[in-house]
Amino acid sequence: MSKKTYSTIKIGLIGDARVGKTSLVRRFVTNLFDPSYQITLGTTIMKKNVEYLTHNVTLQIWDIGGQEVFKQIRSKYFFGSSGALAVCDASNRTTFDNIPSWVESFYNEVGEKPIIFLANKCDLADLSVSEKDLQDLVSKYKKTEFLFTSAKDGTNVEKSFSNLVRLMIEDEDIL
Ligand code: G3D
Ligand code: MG
Repeated sequence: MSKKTYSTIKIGLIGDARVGKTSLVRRFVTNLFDPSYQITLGTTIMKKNVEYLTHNVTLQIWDIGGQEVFKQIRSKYFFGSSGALAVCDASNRTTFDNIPSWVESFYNEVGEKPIIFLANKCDLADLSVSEKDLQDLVSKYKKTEFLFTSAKDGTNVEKSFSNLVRLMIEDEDIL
């Protein structure tokens, strides 16, 4: 059957600085990992076309850039998002502990939209975030799932975005 519907869906990338948000979206959009990639200064919007069932969907992925610390700019950045990837660094416990604050800011702007929690950098040897930690986090929120990812070796990067697309489409009649 031919693909018939075209939609644009905005996705937010949330989480502390240095957890790997820009690297994840770069890996997803260009399938490259560049360890020398510069810290993003302004918000970057990247697009990628994906297919879901019989539909064509354009993902518009918003990368917050180097302004993660400024809570007051978060609301503008989240506006209009249908879902988010909430990223922590699996080797840095503080970035996991800060996730609820990101979720709160996101929900305040857009309501309880789907979120996939990503414990990134799972290629590293010493991880301080466990599967149980992520299960406990997911059990606190509706419409959430989790994955361990690596922007470096590509683990679960495609799946992060495709699972989020599924959750967003199940959540609202976007198509
Ligand atoms: P941010 O956009 O969340 O701020 P970046 O994070 O994508 O800029 O990544 C921050 C640093 O983490 C970068 O290191 C990047 O290479 C590294 N990184 C991102 N994802 C992974 C991963 O999955 N595994 C590992 N091992 N490192 C990762 P540098 O030192 O290059 O600035
Ligand atoms: Mg970045």
